[in-house]
Amino acid sequence: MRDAVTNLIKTYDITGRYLDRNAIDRLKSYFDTGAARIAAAGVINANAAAIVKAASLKLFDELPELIRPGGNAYTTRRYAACLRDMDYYLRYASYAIVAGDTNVLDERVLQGLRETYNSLGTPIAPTVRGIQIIKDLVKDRLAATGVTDTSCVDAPFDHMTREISERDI
Ligand SMILES: CCC1=C(C)/C(=C/C2=NC(=C\c3[nH]c(/C=C4\NC(=O)[C@H](C)[C@H]4CC)c(C)c3CCC(=O)O)/C(CCC(=O)O)=C2C)NC1=O
Repeated sequence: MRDAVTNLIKTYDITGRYLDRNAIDRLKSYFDTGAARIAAAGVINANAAAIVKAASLKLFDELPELIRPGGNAYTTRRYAACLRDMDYYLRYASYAIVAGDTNVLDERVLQGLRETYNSLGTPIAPTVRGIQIIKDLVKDRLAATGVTDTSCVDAPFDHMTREISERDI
């Protein structure tokens, strides 16, 4: 698991370079966004259950076939598995937001996920939509606390949706 700083240092150490102008700019951006990233983690921690519930209701409202007979989230067990997955996406996104790096998502969330979903018939497009809804809810709640630039929230969610959509089996 890496964060933005350890990742940067690793890159420079491999080639034996001092931290140049580009590295300093990246460090500056990491520390400049620090307060917003910590605020996002706080908002997620305080509202995780409510965010997952609201996101799932919106998803099932948009795509009611998911919870009808034949849908992948139909039956109590699969409905609960779907909400649990949304909770995973939210929790791991909060780690990646604080780390300023998506590496934790690659290592802990995305590895083998697409294959698992394919074998279980869990549909990718609705999963991607669910992750986008979670992202929007987090950004709204963060903005409501007075944070004007909520862009630090985007990268982890966008990374997950990109990887889940595009990675080949
Ligand atoms: C921390 C990293 C991590 C992730 C991400 C993870 C995902 C994950 N989701 C699973 C199942 C599942 N995932 C879903 C999710 C959905 N179905 C839908 O229609 C919706 C689109 C969506 C919710 C948004 C469902 C319904 C299942 C159960 C499918 C089944 O057993 O038939 C499974 C199969 C094993 C199980 O049921 O527990 C895994 C491994 N597990 C992990 O350890």
